[in-house]
Amino acid sequence: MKRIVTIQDISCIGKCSLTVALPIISAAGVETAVIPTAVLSTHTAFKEGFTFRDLTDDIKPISAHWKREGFLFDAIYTGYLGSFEQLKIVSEFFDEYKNGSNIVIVDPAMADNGKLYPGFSKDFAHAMLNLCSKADVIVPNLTEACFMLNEEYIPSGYSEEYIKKILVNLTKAGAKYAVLTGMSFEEGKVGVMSYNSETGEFFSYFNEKYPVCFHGTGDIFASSLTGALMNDMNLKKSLTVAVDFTLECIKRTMVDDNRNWYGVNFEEAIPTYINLLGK
Ligand code: PXL
Repeated sequence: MKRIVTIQDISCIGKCSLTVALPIISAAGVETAVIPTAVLSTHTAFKEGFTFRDLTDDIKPISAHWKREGFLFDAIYTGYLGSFEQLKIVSEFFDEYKNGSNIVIVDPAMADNGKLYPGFSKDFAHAMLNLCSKADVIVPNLTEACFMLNEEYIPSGYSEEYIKKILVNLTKAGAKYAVLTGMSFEEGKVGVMSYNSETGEFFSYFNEKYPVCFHGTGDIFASSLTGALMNDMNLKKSLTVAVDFTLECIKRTMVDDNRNWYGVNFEEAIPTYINLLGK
């Protein structure tokens, strides 16, 4: 069985970060080790009153213990990271644990819809680009990509040339493959566009678009992508699995009149994910 480690916060209620990464990657038949970077009562889109316990000081001792035990990981997948110091420590973790046969996936979860999440700055976005430079695969949305590259953010109606330029510039900073999520060039369709800096090849895949926006879908996408890659699917196939699964989660959410505003129904979509993985 493959083993990955995912490094991100645990938002106790909110269906994002570790509370989606653990179940989804486990459902893919992959051992999922975690380094929780912080514990929050909810994610930060709850307007007020969420608790936040920083666990930065635990990351290095956890890493050192694992080193002594000789643990290895087939993938390292990072999501929401809350501070410059965490970026630095996670970058050192890559140096320690990256080897010739594993892959590093970075989701620079810090912004959406043209805005940084609470507590983040432009400087943080630039530091995140530094972390992305050490990754094999990065999966920003367009907002995150624009903040990292100091590009103008165009919310819709952008050209393929604009997106291609951003993808190329993301890989110029170091990542092997760049994937932009939430790409839409046509009414009613949404998906991804990716760039392989080694072959110069672009790839895109789209499916149905719902005119809604839910928290946590980026984490669901990145987690299901990681699970697919760990099932020996190539990046293109893994991207189609992640797009289709994310759509299924949104569909199941929309048919429920009592849905939560803060996250999608990924739980009941897990059988679909397992099917998409061909299991
Ligand atoms: O879904 C990304 C995410 C993860 N973790 C925390 C968040 C968010 C998005 O707002 O607040 C704590």
